[in-house]
Amino acid sequence: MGKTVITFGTFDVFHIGHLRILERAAALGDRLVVGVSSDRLNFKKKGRYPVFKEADRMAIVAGLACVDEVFTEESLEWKGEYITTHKADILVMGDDWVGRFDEFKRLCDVVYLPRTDNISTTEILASVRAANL
Ligand code: C2G
Repeated sequence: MGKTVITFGTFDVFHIGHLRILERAAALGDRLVVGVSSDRLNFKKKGRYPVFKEADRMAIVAGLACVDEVFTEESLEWKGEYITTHKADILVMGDDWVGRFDEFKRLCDVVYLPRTDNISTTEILASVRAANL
């Protein structure tokens, strides 16, 4: 049977770092499922709402050639359930989360991939603000 890879993220103001991690995640298996954080979860995590709305962030991720399925990640506490429900064999996260998801090694392989250097939603927003566009 083919291997299912699962990953999670906000993917706000979608950029090349997001695309690269999804492509590398997809290359580890046969099917890529992506949990996109809800607007509410993002507010809880970061104290602000994303720039792009949940439905748009999901549509962007769902439209990528490397992505087979998307769902809304409603809570950080439900990762185990999401892994089980989607029958994931591999959990992929960026290395900004290294060690944080090791408890799921009882359910599937856990792989942390290096982030793409020099790009983040926060930096994009800061440079747009600084340029006063
Ligand atoms: N990422 C990357 N390179 C960057 C920026 C982000 O590889 N330059 C990766 C992150 O490591 C993450 C994914 O892209 O794996 C999504 O990033 P975010 O949208 O910032 O995700 P985050 O808000 O950290 O949400 O349950 C976990 C959370 O939902 C993760």
